[in-house]
Amino acid sequence: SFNVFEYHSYGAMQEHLEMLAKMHPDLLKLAALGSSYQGRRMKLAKISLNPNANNPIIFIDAGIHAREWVAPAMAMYLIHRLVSDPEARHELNGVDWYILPVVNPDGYEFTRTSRTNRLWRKTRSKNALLDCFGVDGNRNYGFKWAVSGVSKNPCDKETYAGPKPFSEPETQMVRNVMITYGKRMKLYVSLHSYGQYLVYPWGYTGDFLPKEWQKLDSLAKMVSDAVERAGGKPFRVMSAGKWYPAAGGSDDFAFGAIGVPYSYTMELTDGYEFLFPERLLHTVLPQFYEGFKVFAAQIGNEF
Ligand code: 0X9
Ligand code: ZN
Repeated sequence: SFNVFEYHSYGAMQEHLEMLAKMHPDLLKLAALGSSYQGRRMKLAKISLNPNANNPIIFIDAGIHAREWVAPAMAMYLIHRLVSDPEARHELNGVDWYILPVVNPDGYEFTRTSRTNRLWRKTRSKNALLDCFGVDGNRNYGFKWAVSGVSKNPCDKETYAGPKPFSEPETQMVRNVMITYGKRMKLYVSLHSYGQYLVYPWGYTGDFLPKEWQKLDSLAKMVSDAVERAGGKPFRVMSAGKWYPAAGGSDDFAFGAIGVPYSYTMELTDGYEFLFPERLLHTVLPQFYEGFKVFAAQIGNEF
């Protein structure tokens, strides 16, 4: 059986989602989005008490960066808790949750195959001209694409933006979710690691902030406070671009191109870089969940 406080293969996560959907058919539905570059099927988990109510949507994704294992673990924990904890009815009241736990399954599986691949970040698509692999998914979104903080070199291991915006099937699928449900989408959170940052647009520049920055900032601080009250570390809250400017991120696309009013990148954990120990998942994941309760309360009340 599936222990939510362990790291799992992509296949095991998919199987567990199928099982949860069978156990809670009225609460959880899986929507096929398409296939990754290497052909892994991707499914969006839709959690709703009343799918016909046109509730505001909270969209969470994770694992666009292959090595950031704690992010998919958190997304799976969220799904598990939302469908199987009776108390989670509070978080489901008037809000629908759409969760994509692994945006980059090819990269994720690559980091699991050997110790030397453990720190891979990008997708696994092959460059047409060079013998190099992968695009940084979080530089590949089509808003202010490649204006800052990217590499144009396909062989760059970290921040290659891709040959064009949305060159990757994986970022196309997230874009399609945002376009399809954009009008109802009121909160987008992309889960990453590490550093315990909770950042909001703009990411492409640190020179200025969106005019709505105070709302973004104050909700992030409320989330951070809740995590701290639960015994976790507080988040460093700021605009992504003040931390370091990098264009083509999913947060800027959701906010700037789709118009999602609350958009964040959440960098989970601090102290172990990309190798957050499995034995500590049971402490931190429930702490982060307390932050998501605050997100849900805000979206439920405001929209
Ligand atoms: O650089 C990134 O993509 C994110 N940090 S990570 O260490 N997980 O790679 C931060 C992205 C923040 N958002 C934007 N710059 N748009
Ligand atoms: Zn990341």
